Amino acid sequence: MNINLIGAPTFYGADKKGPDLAPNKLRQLGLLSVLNKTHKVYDLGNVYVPTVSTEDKFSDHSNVKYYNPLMNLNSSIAHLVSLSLKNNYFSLVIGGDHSVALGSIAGISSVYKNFGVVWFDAHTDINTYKTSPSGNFHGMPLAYAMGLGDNGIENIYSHGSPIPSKNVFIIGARDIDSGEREFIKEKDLKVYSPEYIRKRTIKGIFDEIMENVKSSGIEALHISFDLDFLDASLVPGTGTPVGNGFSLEDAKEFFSLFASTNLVKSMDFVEYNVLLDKNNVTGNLSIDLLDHIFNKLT
Ligand code: B3U
Ligand code: MN
Ligand code: MN
Repeated sequence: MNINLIGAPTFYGADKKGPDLAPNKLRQLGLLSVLNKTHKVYDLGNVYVPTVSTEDKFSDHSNVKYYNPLMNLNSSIAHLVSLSLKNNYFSLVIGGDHSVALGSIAGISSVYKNFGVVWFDAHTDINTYKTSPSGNFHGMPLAYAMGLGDNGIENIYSHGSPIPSKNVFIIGARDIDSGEREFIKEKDLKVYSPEYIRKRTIKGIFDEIMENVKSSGIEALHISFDLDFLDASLVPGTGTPVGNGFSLEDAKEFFSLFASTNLVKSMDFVEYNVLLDKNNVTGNLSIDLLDHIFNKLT
């Protein structure tokens, strides 16, 4: 297949430098040759992110750091993702922190009327500006994508609409804030904890999700992969590592299963913090994982 590679070099959503360096670092570590093994890759470069000084981080919104630059970046991402999918190109967005997933989802929503999001993460990223304990956008993108919080997805991409909460599947979450827990209950969000996954097995979870996908008539899937889905011991180069996570083999098993559906049209790969990494452990692991999934995708 044809792949559009879109670099989204920002750390603003994490408020911690390092993820902004990830797209170029992954290119250096061989990302393009890995993708080119079985596909044709068009590297669209990195989306422009303006420099904003740390003193100005709350200048656009009293509760969300770097609000305007992140919304603008997400608009650009949405535009590129939308164009990619319209041309039947796979869209691969390399973050950056997880805030950039809002742009992907907004972009997809302008092309597919009924799509699902499979969110691999130690966190649920469904805080709003009201519930966020940190003011960090990377804890909020999924809430914005569902039209929660102020200025939802409508402001990001005029042709899209928020994703219904029933089309969202969160896999591996184990560090959830109290406001997020309330929201999960209220919306009956599908959140698969490590305990539940271990009890039901990875294939069992996949089958459960696919039953939902089929009964809802979902026509496309977006995978949003946060590196902290993996166990903290495996990923020194991520900003908010959490224990009781998953192995590389677990992630590969999930990817193989989702790839086999032929529904996956786009992906985010986020939260690789180059400055925190040790001896490129996380960088090389990222390449290994991406190699695996893109080998399985056809
Ligand atoms: N839930 C916390 C922490 C967090 C979310 N996502 C990451 N960290 N990477 C928050 O700040 O919203
Ligand atoms: Mn995340
Ligand atoms: Mn996370």
